[in-house]
Parts: sequence; C-alpha cells; structure tokens
Amino acid sequence: MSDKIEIDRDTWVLVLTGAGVSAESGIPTFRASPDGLWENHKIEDVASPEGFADNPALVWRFYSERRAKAKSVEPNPGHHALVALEEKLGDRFLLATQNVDGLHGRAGSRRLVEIHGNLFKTRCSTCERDPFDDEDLYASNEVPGCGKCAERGDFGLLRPHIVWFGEMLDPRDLHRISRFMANAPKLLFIAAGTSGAVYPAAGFVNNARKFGARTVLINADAADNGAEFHRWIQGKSGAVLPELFDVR
Ligand code: BV8
Repeated sequence: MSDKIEIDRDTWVLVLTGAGVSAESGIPTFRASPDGLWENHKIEDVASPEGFADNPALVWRFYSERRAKAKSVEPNPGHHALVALEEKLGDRFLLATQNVDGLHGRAGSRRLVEIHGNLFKTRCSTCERDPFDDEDLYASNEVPGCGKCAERGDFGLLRPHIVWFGEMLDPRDLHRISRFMANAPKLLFIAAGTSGAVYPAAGFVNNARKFGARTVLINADAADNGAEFHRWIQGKSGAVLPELFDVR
C-alpha cells in the first residue's frame, strides 16, 4: 500500500460508503448496468413514492429480489476493515452508508448511520407505527397490508423503510453526521465506493471541507464529485481499505 493515511490522536474519521463497497460481496452497483435499469425500469422510478403509488407490487418485487440477494452474500474485507478502524478509534469514528443491504451491520459496524434506510425494515405508509424488522419476500403480485391498521378495520399499505428519490433523509441522521463534523478537533473524511451522483450524500465532502477536513476518495472509477477531494485512490475498497490506515 503506497503512503498510508496517518491518524493521530486528535483526528476523528467520518466514512461515507456507497454501492461499490458491497460490489465485492456480489451485490451489483446502481451503475453496474450501464443503462441503470431493472426489468427495463429506471431505478430512480422504481425507488420513488410515485413508482410505489403507481405499482406497489412491482416495487415490492424489486425490494424482495434485493432482500434475497443481500441475504445470500457475506460482508467483504472492505466492510471488515471499517469495523477494525471503528474498534481502534471508538467515538472518534462514524460510518454513514448509502447502502441499504445491511452488510455493514452484519460485519459488526455499530457507529453506523444508514442514511437511505435498510432493506430488512418495513413500515406502514398509512399509520404511524415504528418501522419493524421484516425479512419476508413478497410474491410478484402480493402487496403486504398493515396488521395494526387491519385491527382498526382500515387498510394500510406496507412499504420498505427506504429513503426513495424525492424523499427527505431523516433529519436526525443528518444532524448526527453534521454534529460529528463540527465536534471533531481534526476531521478526516473518507468516501468509498460511491459515484458521488446522489445528494445530499454527495455533498458531504463539501460540508467536511468547511470544517477543514482532509478528504480522500477510494473508488474504482472517477466520481461525479471527484474534484472535491484532496486525494483519489483508484482501486477496489476490499483491497485498499484493509491496508490504508496507520492509527497512531
Ligand atoms: C432529497 C435507496 C430533498 C433506494 C437511494 C428531482 C426531484 C427530487 C429530488 C431530486 C431531483 N433532482 C435531484 C434530486 C435529489 C436526488 C438526487 O440526488 N438525484 C440524483 C439521481 C441526481 N436526491 C434525493 O432525492 C434524495 N432526497 O434530495 O430530498 C428533496 C426532496 C424532494 C424534492 C427535492 C429534494 C434522496 C436520495 C436517496 C435515494 N435513495 N437509495 C434503494 O437503494 O433502493 S440512492 C441509491 O443510489 C443508493 O442508496 C445510492 O446512494 C445511490 C447509488 O449511488 P452509489 O452508492 O454511489 O452507487 P453507484 O452505483 O452510483 O456507484 C458505485 C461506485 O462504486 C462507482 O463509482 C464504481 O466505480 C465504484 N465501485 C464499484 N466497485 C467498486 C467500486 N469502488 C471501490 N471498490 C469496488 N470494488
């Protein structure tokens, strides 16, 4: 590994991961298929409130397929490297992930913010019940209903607890991330396996720089927001991350 990143005792580390970190586990990235389609649908259309309103069964099929895939794969060395870094740094470390596959949690990450939700959580689009764990795979024409709503004689449509395109991220998540940046005596911001195409996550590097952060991108290809980073390490996260950090 050419020139490691030295982390001294005053440095706090914020990591943002994207689909590229899960690619080596076998989960296709969003830009893997050059046309970005799933069953001839633009992903941005399926992963949207409009898409769900229009065809909830299709959207549930999309997420059921991704649940099955995510359950069938294992975390890779990139996930484990971030767990090891968290164990060394403790509360000087925070991991924000755009990934909804749950692999960081399965690898052992605990200081983790899943800013776009999690495939294995479901909530009711009608009542205010909390999101609940749900690993069920729904048949192609099945649309699950909410049991709590049914108890009241209503019909509530269950939906994946996922932040869709056009939906706001949880302000508590964004606040936790911005507070971490603001409280860091010295901040190192690392983005790994992300094309920097989706906001507000793609803007985190700009926020970090406002706090004087050193910023490093680890990505297989050039990213849309690549120019915002002080350094780009071109490579696979599963190979780069385990060798990258020199914690003092
Ligand atoms: C928001 C859950 C405020 C879904 C996701 C018009 C109307 C409404 C909104 C917008 C609009 N125009 C723009 C917006 C904002 C929009 C946006 O950014 N759109 C983009 C497409 C331009 N953002 C939003 O809508 C966000 N909300 O802004 O709310 C608002 C509200 C209303 C109106 C206006 C504003 C919500 C965004 C969250 C969407 N949900 N996920 C699901 O997963 O099913 S985003 C989804 O796509 C993923 O979570 C992920 O974030 C994103 C894909 O990005 P990446 O993770 O970066 O993956 P990608 O495949 O792109 O790249 C992988 C990279 O890895 C590649 O570069 C590759 O080279 C690299 N790689 C591959 N292998 C490896 C590797 N690198 C290292 N190692 C390897 N082995």
